[in-house]
Amino acid sequence: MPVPGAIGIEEQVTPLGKRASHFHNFWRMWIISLISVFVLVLLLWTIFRYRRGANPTPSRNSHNTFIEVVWTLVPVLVLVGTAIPSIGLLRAQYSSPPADVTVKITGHQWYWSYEYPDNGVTFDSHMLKEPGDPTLAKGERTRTDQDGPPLLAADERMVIPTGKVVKFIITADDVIHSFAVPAFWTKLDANPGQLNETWVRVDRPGVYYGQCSELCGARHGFMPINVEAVTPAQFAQWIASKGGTMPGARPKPAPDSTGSSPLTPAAQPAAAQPQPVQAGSGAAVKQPATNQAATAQN
Ligand SMILES: [Cu+2]
Repeated sequence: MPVPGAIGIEEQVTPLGKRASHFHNFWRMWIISLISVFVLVLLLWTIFRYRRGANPTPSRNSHNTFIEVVWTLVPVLVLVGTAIPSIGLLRAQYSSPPADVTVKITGHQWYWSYEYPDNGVTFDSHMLKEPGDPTLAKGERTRTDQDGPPLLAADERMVIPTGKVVKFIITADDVIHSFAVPAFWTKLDANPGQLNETWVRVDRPGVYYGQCSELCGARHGFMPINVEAVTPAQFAQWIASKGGTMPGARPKPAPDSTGSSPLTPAAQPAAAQPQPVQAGSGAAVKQPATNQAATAQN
């Protein structure tokens, strides 16, 4: 969660985030500042030194080969010098190492759903409303400080293991959303009918907050993202508590897994379907078909 009153980039908890924020704070900022100061000094010098009063007969120079070569070459070198580390960073963000855990993230108007295709877990995640909110449904749980700050707390968190490569496969089922968690250096559009992919390795346990970052409709501001990073052992426990299995363990003989979110009766059948049977069965069944495409990329 961003610290109130803080400026600059949020503290990063992934190796890529650390690399990117270091690149920004200690390279880009220096280059930008030096260029700005240099241009300002040059302007001021020109204004004062070559003003009409001090310079009644203007110079008739129109070419200076040396200066022209310098002012072409130096910017090119600056651009190349920033492009090389930028391209390396971009490549690292979008080419996932072999994933330990895969999460398929789907944006909806206006909530997120998370699916662990290798673990057989699916659930939805809605923002928690404040006590006294006039739109509260009967018996709906309201936010407590345990859940997180107002407008950022969700009823279900995406849980991931620390120190493991977690691949995010990001899509949407209605309009364009954007999955963004600033502490991970992650912001990726969720487009209907398209799978976008990135990955994280979170080294520090904790709860990390984000929000939809693409204007997606009336309640765009009310679809927070909560990611809880826990130890791998706790992650396995959580998967079991959701009725899922860890890869390697034999999958349960279908539909007795009922541990998932109480909010998502519609999502249950998809979670309980035996995954491998779907392989060639075409696009008629929308959700599992995309899953297969998603997991095939592993
Ligand atoms: Cu959205």
